[in-house]
Amino acid sequence: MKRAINLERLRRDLEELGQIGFNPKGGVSRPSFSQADFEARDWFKEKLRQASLEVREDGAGNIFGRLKGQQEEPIILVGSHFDTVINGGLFDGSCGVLAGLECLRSLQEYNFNPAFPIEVVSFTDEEGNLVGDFLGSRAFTGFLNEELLRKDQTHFGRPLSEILKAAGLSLESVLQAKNQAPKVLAYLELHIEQGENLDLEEIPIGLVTRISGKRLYYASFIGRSNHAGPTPLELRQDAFLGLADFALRSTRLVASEYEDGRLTIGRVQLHPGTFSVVAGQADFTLDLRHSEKSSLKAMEEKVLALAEEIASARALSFHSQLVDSTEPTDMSVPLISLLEEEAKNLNYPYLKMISWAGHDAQILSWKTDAALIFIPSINGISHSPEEAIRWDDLEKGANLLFQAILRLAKG
Ligand code: HGY
Ligand code: MN
Ligand code: MN
Repeated sequence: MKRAINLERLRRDLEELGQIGFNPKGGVSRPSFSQADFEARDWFKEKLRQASLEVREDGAGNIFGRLKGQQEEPIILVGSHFDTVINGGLFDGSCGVLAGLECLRSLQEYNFNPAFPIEVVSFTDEEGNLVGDFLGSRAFTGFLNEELLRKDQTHFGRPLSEILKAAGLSLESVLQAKNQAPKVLAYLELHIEQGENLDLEEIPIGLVTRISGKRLYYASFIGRSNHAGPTPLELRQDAFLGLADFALRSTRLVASEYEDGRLTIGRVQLHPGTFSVVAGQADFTLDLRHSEKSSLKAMEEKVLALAEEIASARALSFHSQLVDSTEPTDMSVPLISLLEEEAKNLNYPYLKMISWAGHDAQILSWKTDAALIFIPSINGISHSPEEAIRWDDLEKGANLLFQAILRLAKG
């Protein structure tokens, strides 16, 4: 009999976690080191203790639950993140952490004695609400941008050092986290697709072959504030018009020249930001993605050049600061083959595919064999209160994760 996970228990966990940071107006807001995140962290550590797992937290606030093995290391690591975007959904990240926990509980119920320790992890700030994406998994693997961290700025303005101190951490402890990391034999992550391919094809499992790369920028057009009444249109140095012009032309550029390229302006702030003043400054976030390294680089150069061209045509200046640069990354071929075999054994249809969202598996793959299992997102919606899954898809994804862990942990 193929061993399986306990879906009802996993579903209860997801629904319980989904109440932490839940906003009655819609969605879940659990940015790392927020009050909701602290509550979720305590909840998760208690769940790990109830599952008789050894609990530890590293200098970046990554939380681990260990099922002991016949030797100390290397370990098999499974997990994801339970921090969320603001007004996000219940399943982004949390499916992977809690399916990992469910697998470890089920392994114990089957009296499985692994050759290698197996750890479930929840990584800090996968979503980039602090400083660039993947703070926790970058800290664990040692791929942090120290210069950026030392700027002590975060996405919502509060100094990073103050946020870390409130969490009992520090920049030094984050930088040291890599020294606490055991050797990892393999990393497995279960995640919702956050796109519509699996849902449209009615296929329950995605095996990710490559995760797209990204460039995240803070950028600004700077002109001159002036009075909205006496200043004629033709004499204005209107930073907002520079941004509006850029937003439309850069999107047209990517759509026409870079098939599959992505460009998103997710946040805009005008200064001084009131009725009677022409905007002297337009700050915005710029998120660029592509699955091909050369295309991503070319697209980035062209988009930034367009911004400079628009700035000079409108007597503005353009400034940008790179916050996150992640290259397109291939997942482990041997792990994908193992997952294919186990999916066939379980008679689960699967689709090999690219991930357009970034994931901790991308960062772990720079250090060890890493694989990413997708389950369908209903209507492809994510980073939204409407994020939804089918429970039997989650059961299939978690059973596949369970079988893969069994295979790897046998030694
Ligand atoms: O932005 C991403 O792709 C991920 O959700 N942080
Ligand atoms: Mn995620
Ligand atoms: Mn996300």
